[in-house]
Amino acid sequence: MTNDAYTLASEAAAALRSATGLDTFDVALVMGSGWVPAADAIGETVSEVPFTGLPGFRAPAVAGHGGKIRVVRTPEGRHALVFLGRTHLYEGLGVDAVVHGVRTAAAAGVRTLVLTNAAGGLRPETQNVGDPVLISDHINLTGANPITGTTFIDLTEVYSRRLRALIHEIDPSLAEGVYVAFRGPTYETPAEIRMLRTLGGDMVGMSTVLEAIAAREAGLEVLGVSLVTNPGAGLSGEPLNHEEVLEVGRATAARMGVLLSKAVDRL
Ligand code: 8IG
Repeated sequence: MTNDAYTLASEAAAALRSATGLDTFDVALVMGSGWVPAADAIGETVSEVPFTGLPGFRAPAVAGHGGKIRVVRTPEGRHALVFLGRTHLYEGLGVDAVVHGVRTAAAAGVRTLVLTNAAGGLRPETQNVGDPVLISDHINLTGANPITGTTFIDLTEVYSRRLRALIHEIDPSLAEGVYVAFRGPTYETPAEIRMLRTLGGDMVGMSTVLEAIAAREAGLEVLGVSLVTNPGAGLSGEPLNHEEVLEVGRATAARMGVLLSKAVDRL
């Protein structure tokens, strides 16, 4: 931590309040690649603020990762901050940049955070491409941590059991799994995928874990959902590419949209 990172998040929250005319927000959702097409289902857009207009935000580097905060009014009248795009550690901007959106949401009054991502599946025996999986826990292999110093944060229940139970009421068929994060931007080698299976991982990606840690530091309740868009390297015989991620996102947008829209008013 640097104190500056938290100050910058307060400044971004103030800018967000003045850009939207709203004083506080109830929930934030970070839309990973593959999830942006589902964002339209969450509710009515009341305003959109480009990242470039807010202190500490950068336009994301990757096609399909958006680049703005959309303020959405849910059917029950809650206000959601929908992050269309996120910063990844592999962009080289540092860990504070990766969690800036989460800290800004917390400073803007948000108490509940929904983290979505696209991920490689480590269990093709039981997972299908296009399946959403609730994140039950994570393994942080990024080598990074958003917290510096002697703040010892409990991570016994990063991904809220209460929120997972609510989602299971909406869709009892959803599997749960352990999400493993690497820094990227390379995908894994087949040997690394075999290692992750042995370690107890179920999905692998390049996001989410640092944001979840920053959220727990800020006292937010966290829900995480992965969209499995490819089997991990070496599990299918096919090479991996980013275009298939976006394609699976487009193909599953309706299902993910229904899930998020039902979830957002119950969290
Ligand atoms: I989508 O197979 C997506 N993101 N590290 N490995 C890693 N990240 C991913 C993968 C994957 N698929």
